[in-house]
Amino acid sequence: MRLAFITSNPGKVEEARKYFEPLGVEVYQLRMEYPEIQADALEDVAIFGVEWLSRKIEEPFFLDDSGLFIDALDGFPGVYSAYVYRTLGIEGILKLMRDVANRRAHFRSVIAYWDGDAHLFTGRVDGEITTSPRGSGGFGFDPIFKPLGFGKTFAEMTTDEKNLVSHRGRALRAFAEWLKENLK
Ligand code: ITT
Ligand code: NA
Repeated sequence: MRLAFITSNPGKVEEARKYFEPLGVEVYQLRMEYPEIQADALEDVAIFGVEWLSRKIEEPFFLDDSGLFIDALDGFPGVYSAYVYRTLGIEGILKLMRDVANRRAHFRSVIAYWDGDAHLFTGRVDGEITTSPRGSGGFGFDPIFKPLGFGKTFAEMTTDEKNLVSHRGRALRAFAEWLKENLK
């Protein structure tokens, strides 16, 4: 089986592949624009996205909507993470966090799979915003996010190390387990 991952982000696809190879499912990147609505919850954005795309795509597919939520900024950038990454960037976030003692933050990931109905799988990881960027792996905010209990940022980890603890890794494991049961 081939399974389309609707995303502009090749880093997400790399993270997803290893969960599906053991199931004999080949995940491939399909770039298709879809409206990302202004909503308070990642779930709403993801569901709107799959339902909109389901009118254009014949085969089973999924997408992932993620966000970084910083405690001291009341959850900002949250659902605005993609826009904030493109505009303020990592340096802009570090500037907002200058002299802020509470560095706590978390990532959330919502995967929406469409097989005629929408199925949601979610994951979360708690951590801290570092005071400077570290590492060259991963993508997005990885150089400034250090998961709790680890000495490394996500950008200093291999894909396998990041997957073990990350928001997306957790959502992908739940999705892959569900798919295994439902492909029988
Ligand atoms: P899509 O085409 O799949 O939407 P995107 O990169 O825009 O790709 P999101 O909207 O889900 O993805 O992500 C919001 C922002 O959060 C975006 O700038 C990402 O780079 C960043 N982000 C998402 N997951 C991340 C992760 O695992 N590590 C670091 N940054 C992440
Ligand atoms: Na996005």
